[in-house]
Amino acid sequence: MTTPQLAAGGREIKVSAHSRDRLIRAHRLPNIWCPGCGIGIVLEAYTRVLEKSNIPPERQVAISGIGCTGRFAGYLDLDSYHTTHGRAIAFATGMSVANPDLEIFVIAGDGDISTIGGNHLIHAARRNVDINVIMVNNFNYGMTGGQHGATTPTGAKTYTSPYGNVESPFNIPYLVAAAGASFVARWTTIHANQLFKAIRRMTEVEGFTFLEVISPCPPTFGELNGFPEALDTMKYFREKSVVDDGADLRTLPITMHPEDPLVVGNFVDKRRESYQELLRQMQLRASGVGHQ
Ligand SMILES: Cc1ncc(C[n+]2csc(CCOP(=O)(O)OP(=O)(O)O)c2C)c(N)n1
Ligand code: SF4
Repeated sequence: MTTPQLAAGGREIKVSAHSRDRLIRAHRLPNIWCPGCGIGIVLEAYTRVLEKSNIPPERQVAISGIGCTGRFAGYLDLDSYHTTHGRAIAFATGMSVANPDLEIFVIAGDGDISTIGGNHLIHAARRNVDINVIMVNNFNYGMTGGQHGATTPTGAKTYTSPYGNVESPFNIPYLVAAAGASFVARWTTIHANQLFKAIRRMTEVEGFTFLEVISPCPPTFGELNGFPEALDTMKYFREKSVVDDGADLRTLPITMHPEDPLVVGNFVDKRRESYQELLRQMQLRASGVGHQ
């Protein structure tokens, strides 16, 4: 289908096809995301990986929970599931155990993955379930108007912490690595190429892989914390990001203090038997085929 669009200056351009048309449900567009929201950059990186990968379409699965990031799955023209709030990892675990051949990605917000769904996160990492999780961290519950959650930096203002958040946020890479994940990375939405490479690596590593993407949310978090426009947040990412793959994970909490860096990188990339592999070995033992 040819879609008329307006270029700068009002000139009409006609777009008849895009290489990722197969991966996007065009009839669901325009999307619900605010101007400057970072979730679209994650969608771009994820679909670019799928487009360039050799994973057959029938093996590709995307699962989201609830929230702005939770809408991710609905825009993808592949087997995708919009599940209940905080339960996307549990849903993905069941699906992956039932069919280990699937290449499953969970893409959801920090509220969904680390706050209401935090228990599922640590246990999937502990078991090394062979799924890939992309957590879009905008430091708040975006869709429901900006409540604080488990990643909101101490002191940050939200609509439920107007005098500054008194809680300590999770240091998510440290938490997930300590629980046992095979791959752990953190990038921001300004690191387009590194996002692509990290997501591609997640398709290669067996076991539980995890990517935290720090992302702007201008209307509900940025507005209250000195980043009213998405560009302000992107400038913060550019000025404060320090790439350090070998960083001591204990030093990675995000403070957003002007003097503190925002450490990013591919922190963990290791070989460890996945839950599915251990189940397969156990089934062999139970059937008398494998070692006793
Ligand atoms: C069990 C349950 N509790 C609360 C809600 C309300 N709710 C819908 S979206 C949302 C916040 C999602 O925040 P986050 O996961 O950080 O995603 P974002 O919108 O920031 O992308 C909440 C609390 C719900 N849908 N279900
Ligand atoms: S509220 Fe925040 S997370 Fe939700 S669409 Fe808008 S910018 Fe994105």
